Amino acid sequence: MGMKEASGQFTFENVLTREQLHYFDRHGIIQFKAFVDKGAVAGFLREIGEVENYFLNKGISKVNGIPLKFGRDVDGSPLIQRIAFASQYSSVLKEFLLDPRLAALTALLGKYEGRVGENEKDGLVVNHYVNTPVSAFRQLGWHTDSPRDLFLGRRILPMLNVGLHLDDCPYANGGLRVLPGTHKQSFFRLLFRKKYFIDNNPDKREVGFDIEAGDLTVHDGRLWHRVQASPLQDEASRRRVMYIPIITGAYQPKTPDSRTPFYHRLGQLSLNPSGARTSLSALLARNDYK
Ligand SMILES: O=C(O)CCC(=O)C(=O)O
Ligand SMILES: [Fe+2]
Repeated sequence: MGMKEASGQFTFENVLTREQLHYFDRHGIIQFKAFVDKGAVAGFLREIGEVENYFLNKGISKVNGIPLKFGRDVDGSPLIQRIAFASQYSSVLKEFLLDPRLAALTALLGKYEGRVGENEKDGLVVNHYVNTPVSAFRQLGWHTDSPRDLFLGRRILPMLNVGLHLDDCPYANGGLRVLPGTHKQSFFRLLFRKKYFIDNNPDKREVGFDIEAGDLTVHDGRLWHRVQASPLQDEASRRRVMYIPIITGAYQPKTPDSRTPFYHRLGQLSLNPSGARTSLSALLARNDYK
């Protein structure tokens, strides 16, 4: 891997190669170019738009206990910046989750048996970042995706977060930044390497990616990562990514009766007027991690 931009760009051909498995094991992240074509990207964006309209029109604010994150678009219209369980509202998205190539990615879990978590955790998540004068969702501080398991009373198991990128995002436009190799850190470092979600500072060892719409990234849930804000504004800053969890362990589906996890409820209470939070409450309150 280079200093800044990750050098490892691969093509997925139905089955993972030894080189790809090795690369992922070593770095905890891998990028596949053009996992889907531009037509598929356009189709997914259309579906997401419809799911979003459905929620907005129905005044739905939570799915299976997970709050939607609302914002405003460039033109001032309402926007949902984080949708959970999106595939439960779209047959096109649901079908994508059945793509055998996604199932093939479970090989990245090594000895663990993995499955696509359509109805578990937060299901298929859609993140939508855009810089506008009023946008509250333009970046994401350093975190791993693992501690949530602890708050749910479970042991941390390996998991994969599979990101299908729906906008072009060259390295210079911000986007995903990771600390390669940190998926193999100690439990202590997993919890305390950085201040969860508070710390937005670049790290000299971080790497980012040249992403084109249709690319796929897969990261180990234990890897430290963040989202760098785009230096651009408005339309040019738009970044949409769908995340599919590939998980192990006991099947724990969520339903409309599922309680909102307590860190989400804390999130609704603990935002003080300046928007600043203490590090522990930020970790607990984080409105949108998997
Ligand atoms: O938007 C991304 O690429 C990363 C999002 C993320 O890390 C998260 O939602 O936990
Ligand atoms: Fe994350």
